[in-house]
Formats: sequence, structure tokens, C-alpha cells
Amino acid sequence: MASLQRKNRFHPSVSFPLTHQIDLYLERDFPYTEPSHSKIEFGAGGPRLSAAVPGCERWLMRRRLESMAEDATRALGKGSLPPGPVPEGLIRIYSMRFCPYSHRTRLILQAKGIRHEVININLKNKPEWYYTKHPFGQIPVLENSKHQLIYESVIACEYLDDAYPGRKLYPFDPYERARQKMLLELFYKVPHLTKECLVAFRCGRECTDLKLALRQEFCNLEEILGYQNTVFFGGDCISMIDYLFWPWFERLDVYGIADCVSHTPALRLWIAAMKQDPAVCALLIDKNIFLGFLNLYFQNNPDAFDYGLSC
Ligand SMILES: N[C@@H](CCC(=O)N[C@@H](CS)C(=O)NCC(=O)O)C(=O)O
Repeated sequence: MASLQRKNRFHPSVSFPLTHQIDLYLERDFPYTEPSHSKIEFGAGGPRLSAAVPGCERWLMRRRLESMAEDATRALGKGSLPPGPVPEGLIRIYSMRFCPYSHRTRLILQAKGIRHEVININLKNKPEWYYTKHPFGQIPVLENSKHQLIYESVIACEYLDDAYPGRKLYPFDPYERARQKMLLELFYKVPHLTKECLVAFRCGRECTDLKLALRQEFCNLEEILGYQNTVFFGGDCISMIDYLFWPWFERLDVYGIADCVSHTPALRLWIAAMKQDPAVCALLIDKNIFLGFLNLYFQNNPDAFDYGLSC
């Protein structure tokens, strides 16, 4: 993935490519190789990720560019017209490009290959009509062609897993499913603490105590991985709980708190394994774009939500 990111020249100033432009770009810059997946090796010291798997760059890049293109819509704000009904065979997500809760739901859409459209919402200048979709005007919200609305990211993810065919991301076994939900309860402090760290960091405030608290939460997760002796939280392959956790880990670096996992090797292995997953790869956010968003967001600039879009 490191080389994939290095080669990614679709940067903020460049418009996002249409499907045929993606083809031309890939043809020129990425040698074709069949998709392959990272291997997890089991040795005496427990599970570990095999050495970087060569190939599949083009395939991963295609997924990444396609998802960037579908997400690259300007955020709708006050005065905008509400979108029409959702066409049959499609599901709509009301989202915001940098929101971790929307990220969760988009990961599930990606992982299950569900055809969807993205409507981005300007959270500092919300459209009046948006309150008909969510009582408090929050994102994410899913809307289907039967005008049904589903909000709360965890509920939305479970709905997608239940309502759509393909690989089930929650385990079938009732105990294992309950266990994933218990793990999610243990995670509840992480979103709040990461956000508090970000705000403190951005406002030049001391955040040592907050970081200590976050490190403690990560120690708890580390213990769980160590006890299970698995790479992923649900076992040896990725499942719902990993996707529900992931958005906060992807943001550690850009929030300036990546050192909070320096003492948790199993968690770092999990992060490395997650970065090999096609759905995670497809939605990885460009660090510079994210930082640009944060700069504007903390200046209260309503244009923050469109940062990096050129049209
Ligand atoms: N518990 C909700 C939290 C969603 C949430 O906090 N979304 C934020 C964006 S990251 C939001 O909509 N903020 C706008 C607001 O609260 O007015 C979920 O899991 O979906």
C-alpha cells in the first residue's frame, strides 16, 4: 500500500477521474496483476502478516479511484433542493467525506459490493430538508427506494449486512455475534477520546491526560487480541467489528496521535492487516486532503466539506 499511495497522483488540485479516465490512467501507470490478498502466517509467536504481497496494485487502485469518484460530490447546504426518490436497485447514503461514522457505513457498502449513491451534507450549513431524513440532522443516514430511512451508524451497518446478499460480516453464530457487540461496547470511549485529543491538539491545549486515557483504551484492545491470539477482532479474517472500529484508527495519524499505538504491537499488526483489505483500501483518505479539511473546519469555514474537490 505504501507504493500505491506514493504513486497516487490524483491529488486535491486534480479533478476526480471518470470511469474511462480511470481506465486510461491505470493502463498507463499500473502493470496488470491479478488481485491477491495478504496472507496471515501462524507461527510459534502467534499470528503475523506475511511480507508485503506483490501485485494487485492496479486492481486496488481501480477500487480506490472509483470510490473517490462516487464520493467526490459537493456537500449540499442550505437552499439546496432535496434529492428525488432513490431509484430501484440502489441505496443512498447521506454522508460527509471526513466523518468516521459515515466511513463505517461506507466500508460495509464497499465490503459487500452494494450499489449505492452518496449525497454529502454540509454539516456547518445543513439543508433545511435534511431534518426530514434525520431528526437531529446527523449523518450517516441510509435511504432505500421504499423511502425507508435508517440512521445510527452501527444500526445502518447491521441493516446492510442483513438486507443484502453476499458475505455476511456479522458471524452467524449467536454467541460470536453477541461477542462482537460486547467488544463494541468496550470501544465506546475511543471515538470521544480521539475527538477530544484532536480538538486539544488543534487548539494548542495540553492533551497528555487525554492521550494517556486513549493509550489505556488501546491497551485493553491489545489484551483482547493477545488473549484471542488472532489478527482480527472477530477471528482470523476481517468481520463487522473490525470495520466498525477502523475509521478511528485510520485517523490517528492525521489527528496527530499515532504514537498512542506505539506500545500495542498486536494492535499495530491489526492496523497493517486492515490496510490490506480491499474495502479499507478503497476508502483510504488522502492525508493531505484530510489535513486541508481539518484546517478549514477548525476555522469554522463551511467550505471545509468540499476541500480537495475541483468541480
Ligand atoms: N451515533 C451516531 C453519531 C453520528 C455523528 O455524530 N455524526 C456527526 C458527524 S461525524 C454529525 O452528524 N454531526 C452533525 C451534528 O451533530 O449536527 C452514529 O453512530 O451514527
